[in-house]
Amino acid sequence: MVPDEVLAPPRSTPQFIDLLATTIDPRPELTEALLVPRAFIPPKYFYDSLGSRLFEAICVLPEYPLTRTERAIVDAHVHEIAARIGPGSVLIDLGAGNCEKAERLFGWLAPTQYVAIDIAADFLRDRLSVLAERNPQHSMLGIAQDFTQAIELPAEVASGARAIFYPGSSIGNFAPDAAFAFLQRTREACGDDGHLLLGVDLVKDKSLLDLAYDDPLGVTAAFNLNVLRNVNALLVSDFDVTDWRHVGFFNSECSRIEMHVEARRDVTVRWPAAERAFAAGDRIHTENSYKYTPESLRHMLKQAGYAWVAMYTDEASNFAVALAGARINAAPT
Ligand code: AVJ
Repeated sequence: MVPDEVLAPPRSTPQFIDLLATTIDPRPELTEALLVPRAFIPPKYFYDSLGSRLFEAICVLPEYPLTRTERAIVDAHVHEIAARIGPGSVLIDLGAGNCEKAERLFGWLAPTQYVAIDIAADFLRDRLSVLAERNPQHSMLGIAQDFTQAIELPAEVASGARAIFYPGSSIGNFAPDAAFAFLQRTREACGDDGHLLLGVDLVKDKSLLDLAYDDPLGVTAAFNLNVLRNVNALLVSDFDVTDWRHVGFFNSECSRIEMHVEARRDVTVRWPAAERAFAAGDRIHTENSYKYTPESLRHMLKQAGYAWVAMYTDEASNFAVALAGARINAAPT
């Protein structure tokens, strides 16, 4: 028998650290969330391997232009963005998913290390190893972590200037006060030589937003309902997906998308720690996705401690990419 390594030498399998088991136990968090009067499930639980793949499918829907618009904005300004950040930083990708957005920056930023952080451990591990094979010259580190409470970077993260990348408008999942606190934590994590590159969806026509989160093909519905399958796996609960329907719409007063799963009939959900009865029509709130204006975004970044903000948008101002710098003298003239 020839050992596998001889036939296919592992080329640059990236280092991978799973911090999920050592951080928070999802069971008490989910139990509490399901027992409060207005039951909810935090949106980070969308992202098991299937959920991450369903999100990839959402990103190619014509009704969901966010990903493509963000890519076009970054492409149009990548030269300037790279000049402002400067070469040789540690690129830290929060919610890296399939890592495709960050990969497009490699050639421009020439990072000394690429650090991909995501809650979907298996999905990230798979995508990162493919990425490493495609980019053997780059040093990579994968971290499975829930970074919503704290951004904790293990010792394996290289020292040096940090560029934090938080694309895709994931910041919208935080309520505004929590988003602000999160930006303060990014400012802390990036250090005085650091930068934040942030992609944020902007307030626009309600009909466009409604369609983006309730597409006719039902991909968003599948993505939303899949959260129940992931909760079943984590909590050992007995949600039956067929008992629930997808609800997604723009709440203009709150400037946010809301997604819920709504009970089609009276159901009781059971798991080891507890049970909960839902009447037909009752909802479990699964996601908020806040939409900002460039002005509110700039203000929030300045308040969070960034010295300067460069704001890039598309022609129609549908989406904004903000580059924020920690230190004033890092700003170009
Ligand atoms: C990944 C949180 C940015 O809010 O647009 C897509 C997730 N939810 N369709 C978003 C999502 C429904 C997405 N984020």
